[in-house]
Amino acid sequence: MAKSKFEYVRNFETDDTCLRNCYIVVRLDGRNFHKFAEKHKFTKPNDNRALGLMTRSAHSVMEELEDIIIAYGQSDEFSFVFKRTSNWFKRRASKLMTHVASQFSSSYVFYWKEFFGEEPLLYPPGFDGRVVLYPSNRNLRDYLSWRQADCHVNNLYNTVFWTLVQKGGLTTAQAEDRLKGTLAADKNEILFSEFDINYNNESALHRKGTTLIWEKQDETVTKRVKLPNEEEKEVHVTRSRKRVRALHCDIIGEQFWEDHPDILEDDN
Ligand code: DGT
Ligand code: MG
Ligand code: MG
Ligand code: MG
Ligand code: MG
Repeated sequence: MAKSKFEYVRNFETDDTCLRNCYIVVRLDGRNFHKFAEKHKFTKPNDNRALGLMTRSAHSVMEELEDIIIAYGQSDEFSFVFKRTSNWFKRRASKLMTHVASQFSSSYVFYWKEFFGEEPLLYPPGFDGRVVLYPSNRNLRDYLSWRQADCHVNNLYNTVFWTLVQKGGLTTAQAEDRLKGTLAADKNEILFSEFDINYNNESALHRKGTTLIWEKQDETVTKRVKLPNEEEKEVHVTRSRKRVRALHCDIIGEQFWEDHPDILEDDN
């Protein structure tokens, strides 16, 4: 077919191919979730329904899109890591990012009721997305560590803050005042000495966030087969299936990476 005279406009598209050999990270973050959490009566400091829905949506992203090797989420954000050799959508940043954001957003709405039951979804939530490239395993691990450290710092603060308000009877302004200039050790001490709470025994989901990885599982199914000239018989077929698994563990230290050596490809 002859090209139309309008065809030239295609050349206005800019090239946004992600550099080869780099891990491609897409991070989503809920738009104005401060308000969204208020309007939908999220419990403070953590709402397990909201966290569960975030994880369910991330799970859908991993299963529906190609080449995601690990995902990490906390609060209203989730990061997805594409394998460094991925050639999905020719590594075009805009394609990857928009597919992640739209699959995640539609899943968030689609699965809302599974987590919030009769609590109605009052308006359509949105998520922003960004793409960041990491050239080495060290850089990628530091990125994930940064997000998990952020989870820890915020959760420790929020836990003490809301304990002071909910159990200590302080106003939010008084609690804020009380925590001004305190270090992590001070916050742990307030929880322990005043409220008998050992922060380390608090929910791992809240302290560590959620890491999604692929796990190989052998699945054995029984099939009835009928070969020509033979009796019908039952056979057991074992096949290896990949499943998304959610963990709430430390991903900063060495242990996690030693336990899961297949997630990262070699640096050379
Ligand atoms: P943004 O991202 O610039 O559009 O604005 P926000 O408001 O989404 O700010 P962000 O992403 O820095 O902070 C996340 C907000 O979401 C924060 O205000 C607390 C809220 N949020 C997230 N998870 C929970 C939860 O489990 N419970 C409650 N009560 N609030 C939550
Ligand atoms: Mg923000
Ligand atoms: Mg946000
Ligand atoms: Mg956020
Ligand atoms: Mg199309």
